[in-house]
Amino acid sequence: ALEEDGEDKPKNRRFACQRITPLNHPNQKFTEALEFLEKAAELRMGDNSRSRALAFRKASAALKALPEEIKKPEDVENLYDIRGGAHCKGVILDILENGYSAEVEGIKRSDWYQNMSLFTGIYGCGISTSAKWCQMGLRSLDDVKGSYILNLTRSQLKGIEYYNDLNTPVTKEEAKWIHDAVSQEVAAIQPGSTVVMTGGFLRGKDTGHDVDFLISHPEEGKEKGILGTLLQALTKKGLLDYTDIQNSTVTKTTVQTGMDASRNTMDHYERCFSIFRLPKTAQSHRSDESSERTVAEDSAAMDVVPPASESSPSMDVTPANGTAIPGLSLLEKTNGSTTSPSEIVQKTEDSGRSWVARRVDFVIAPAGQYAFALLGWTGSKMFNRSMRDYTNKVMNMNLSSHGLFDKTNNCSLQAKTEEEIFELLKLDYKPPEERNC
Ligand code: 8DG
Ligand code: MN
Ligand code: MN
Repeated sequence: ALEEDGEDKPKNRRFACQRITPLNHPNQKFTEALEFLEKAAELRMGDNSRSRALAFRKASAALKALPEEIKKPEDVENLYDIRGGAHCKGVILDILENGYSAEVEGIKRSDWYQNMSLFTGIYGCGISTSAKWCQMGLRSLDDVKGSYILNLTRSQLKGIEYYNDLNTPVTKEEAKWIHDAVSQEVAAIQPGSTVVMTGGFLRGKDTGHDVDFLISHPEEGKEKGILGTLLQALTKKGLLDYTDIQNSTVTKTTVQTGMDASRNTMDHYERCFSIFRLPKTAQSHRSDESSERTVAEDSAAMDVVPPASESSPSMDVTPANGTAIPGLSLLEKTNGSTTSPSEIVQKTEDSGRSWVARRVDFVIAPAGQYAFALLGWTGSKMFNRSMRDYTNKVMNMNLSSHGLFDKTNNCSLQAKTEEEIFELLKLDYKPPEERNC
């Protein structure tokens, strides 16, 4: 009977990728609580914390596809990914009765959570490093900076230096400016290339934790070499502060078998995780200005750093101020109840820099794998996870950001567009705005 329910009601299909999941939905307070608990479960690092986290996430995804606000426990009783979860149902019930989840509020107030979220908010600092620092008795960014035994990585040093900037959500306007700057360079390097802003912004979000760019060229092979030259060009213009380049690890097997497709979100493309220097003149609060400034004008307005001094860390006069902002790394998900973005921007404005730091990801895909790369880098992560799960369980195929492999017929399937991939998988096409699970 439940399977039939699924057929009739697109909102209660078994896999999230079969449901329409818009960005805005009427059950925000429930999904925020569930995703907070997802994050908290991950931070806890217990034996089955990964699967507990996933259960919260799946429950949240189920609610995001509901067009109506939940009014009573029975409203979620039959939903896939909730009906078996006593814990999730308890959280929903609590919110229905009291307007908030006591469990969530309790965790938010705990020292453990505040410390962990402070440290995981440092770019380059993962959950296990954060836990180690907590265990060592470190409690603030100043504690971390003052410790001589930590051997901070290059990315962690940047993460501390630009703590406030990197925990300030990137706005759509900022992302557009960066997109223009990147497109301009890429067009000069390899005419005919495509630069698509993927990730959350492509799904219609107004802010993001970073900006994601997928770069390709319709002629297979012409995408080669673009990334290195692009990074050099941006650095020369003073627009890049940090790059972490990962060379392509694509092999014939990864493409053809869709290996490590299901679990791992990491793919094998040539990519770069970077920190971009966004000129303050390019930020949105200049919107009252009548004159549209160009990328070139904005970067000229900054003191463009000559490449030679690039490696000198002393150029940023103001280090991160070390103010502990508990919960900041979860700013978006918790709806900014702790610190408002404007407060944080206020703090960075005293930095004496003419730019703010923003996280930017670049990924390069060859034409033959482009549709799969686009699908993968558009997300959401939950959408990808569910689509790969569906592909495996229902179609007996493997889907990855590189390709689609049919295990029954032992062959890989080609696709030029996302629409073709959905068709091969016998799924109704969902535009990016409907993949916000
Ligand atoms: P946000 O930045 O606005 O917070 O959200 P997002 O844009 O959805 O998240 P993201 O962390 O920037 O990831 C964007 C998509 O890229 C996401 O669906 C997962 C996908 N992705 C891959 N491969 C890889 C990878 O190797 N690393 C990362 N970080 N993301 C990857 O397909
Ligand atoms: Mn993103
Ligand atoms: Mn990203």
